Amino acid sequence: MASADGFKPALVVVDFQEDFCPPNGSLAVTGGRDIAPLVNSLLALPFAMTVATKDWHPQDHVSFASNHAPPNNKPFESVTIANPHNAAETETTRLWPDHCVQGSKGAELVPELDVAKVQHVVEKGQDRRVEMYSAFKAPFDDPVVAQSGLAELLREGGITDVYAVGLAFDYCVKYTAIDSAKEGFKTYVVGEGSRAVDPSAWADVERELKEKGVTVVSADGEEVKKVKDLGAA
Ligand code: VGL
Ligand code: ZN
Repeated sequence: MASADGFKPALVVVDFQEDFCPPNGSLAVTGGRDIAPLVNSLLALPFAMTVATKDWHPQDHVSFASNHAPPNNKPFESVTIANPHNAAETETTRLWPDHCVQGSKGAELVPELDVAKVQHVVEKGQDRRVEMYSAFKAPFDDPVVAQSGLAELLREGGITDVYAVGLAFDYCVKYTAIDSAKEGFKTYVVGEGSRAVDPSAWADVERELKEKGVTVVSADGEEVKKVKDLGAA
């Protein structure tokens, strides 16, 4: 639904998958599964579009510590990777335990998520050569390496505002929200609908998001109320 002022919001549920949730996820985020009721309550609002993203890696993905040679192959260590088309463009990124392998149990959306209310599922992270926290694109620009089509999907739907929730606040939610703002969408992260790999990083991430034009809001705040009010219009 769109209001008179052209407000057309989308909800993007980032990587709400088994591997990011206790009790069995290989990269479980503390409290990750607990966001389900809040996320489902948002999915029930009159968003113009709802999207769930999935981290969707091949087994030989560059972000898996298991695919690197010792000694620099321990999960949570940092490595430098280069743009596969341009050795001069590099980024430092973190290694992870194997997670969200395409077709595996761990890659499934959690059963608590009300998928009947999810209109589109966007997969990301399929290119083994690059990390892709953002549901829009991999971090390389010269040239661009991997894009999901999410920006086009939102644009074709006439979306003006993006509300992001999901896992994890300090990785995929953060980079998805930053790219959403870069793509020109007014972008919010609904705080109660997310959890961080490192909860002590929350305030720093919130500050960084703000610098990049993204606001962390509350589910009880005016930004979410604006979506609720679309239903009353
Ligand atoms: C994520 C680490 C590795 C995330 C994905 O969804 O936040 N984190 N891959
Ligand atoms: Zn991943």
